[in-house]
Amino acid sequence: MIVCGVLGAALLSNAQSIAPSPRVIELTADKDSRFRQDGKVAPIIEASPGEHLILRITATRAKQVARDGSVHGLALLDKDENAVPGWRFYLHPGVQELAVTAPLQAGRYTAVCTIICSDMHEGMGFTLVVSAPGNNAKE
Ligand SMILES: [Cu+2]
Repeated sequence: MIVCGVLGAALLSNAQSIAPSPRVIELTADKDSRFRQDGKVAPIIEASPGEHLILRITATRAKQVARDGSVHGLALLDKDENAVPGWRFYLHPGVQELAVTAPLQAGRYTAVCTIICSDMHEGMGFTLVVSAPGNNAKE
């Protein structure tokens, strides 16, 4: 039993050192079909390759709502417009926390809204820049 306890504690401390608590990024998905961070439209978010993030998104309905009640959506696209796995969400009114992992490959990624939320929908997005700490992404 003592052995189990020691082993459990060792696993726990090990897990904590491998996975620090993820950084929280606050965003709004607004009624005017825009993503904002601190009031800034279409923000640029920087992350390290493979960084764990929590997107805390407050969504407000725009003119149109999807049949399932989603007011906005979110998908991350690479520079060839391919969807990044694990980055596809439907947003509902209110606050939601989305756990995501930054892509391993450095570069610029574009997050887009995936719900036709109004006639302004096409311009709804933000940028994720992935670069190794101390490097500037040149792509
Ligand atoms: Cu939208």
